[in-house]
Amino acid sequence: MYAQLIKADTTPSENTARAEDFQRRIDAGEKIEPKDWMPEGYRRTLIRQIGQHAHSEIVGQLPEGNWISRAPTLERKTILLAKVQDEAGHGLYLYCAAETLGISRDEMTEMLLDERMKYSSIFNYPTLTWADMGAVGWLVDGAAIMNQVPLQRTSYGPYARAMIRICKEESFHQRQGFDIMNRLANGTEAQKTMAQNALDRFWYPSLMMFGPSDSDSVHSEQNMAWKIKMNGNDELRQKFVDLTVPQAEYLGLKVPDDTLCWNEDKGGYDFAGPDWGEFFDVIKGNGPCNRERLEARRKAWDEGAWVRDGLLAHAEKKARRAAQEAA
Ligand code: FAQ
Repeated sequence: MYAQLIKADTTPSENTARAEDFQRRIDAGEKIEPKDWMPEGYRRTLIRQIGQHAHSEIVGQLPEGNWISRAPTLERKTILLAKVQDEAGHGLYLYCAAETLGISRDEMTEMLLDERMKYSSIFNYPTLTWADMGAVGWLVDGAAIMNQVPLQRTSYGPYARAMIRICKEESFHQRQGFDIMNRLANGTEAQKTMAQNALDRFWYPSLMMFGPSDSDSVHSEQNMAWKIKMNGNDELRQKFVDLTVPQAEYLGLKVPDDTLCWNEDKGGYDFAGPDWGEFFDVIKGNGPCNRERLEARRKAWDEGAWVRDGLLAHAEKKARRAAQEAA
């Protein structure tokens, strides 16, 4: 099974007035806050989604971090550095939001490193050329925004509030990616080819970011009832395609899908879905860079142990002193 089945509460005690009242609050658009009563399934689902999201931001620094030292100009280097730092910040807000649900950042990190928790499939693809920095910003941040703007209205207060700032920064990321693509697409033949190759390699992995098709999505129905997720996977994927195809046309690049065509009746494009066999393989740990990404995170975690130990020792010393002074 590729998904973590999070059992929604169905015990008699939880199927009572409290659960009904909880659902009424959600339906009325109220925010749920950390100290409010919540079904155990809601809490665990949030930890799964916010935790995965946080891990994606952290692991997501690796494919771009790889290019900081090779950016073509000082200006591009500064912009990329700022973007990668933003992703680290997003990871931190999200870990904090998840911590309000009673799990620590250390526990979540351990779950990532021993593969009990996932991160987005997209970060298991390599970034081979400078144009990939354009494609990541334009397509990957573009897909992330499409998914995350609605999450600003998600039912859990700390998650919704974290998403507001994250979305503002993601729009800057998307524009800087488009700007790189625009420059390359209007550059020399070799640069245009590099941009086209990046689009060819990142198009389908970007479509996978929205998750499996609705018929294969394990969590969508319950998550949407709880407003942890605001839209179905296919709906957001369609919106992303409808928004991005004209941008590719503007760049003079070709989306690598011969079946792509405008469907007047539905008011959107018909398009080919990604190879779902490849998607499930990647999320099971067998993508092109899964091992490399986790190794990099394990190394960072191990090499940071002395910092964590030092901070803990310092906090314990301060707490001891405060207790002595109060005595
Ligand atoms: N990758 O039943 P569903 C970013 C898993 S942030 C890996 O449809 P759900 C910023 C899913 O977890 C990108 N696994 O699941 C950035 C579940 O397995 P589980 C991250 C995936 O939760 C840009 C199983 O498949 N964004 O890019 C993926 O209802 C540039 C069944 O799927 C978020 O996390 C996938 N693509 O819907 C950073 C947004 N898709 O957990 C650096 C918040 C599905 O039971 C550079 N998350 N799975 O073991 C969400 O909106 C949802 O969790 C979905 C999945 C839509 C991702």
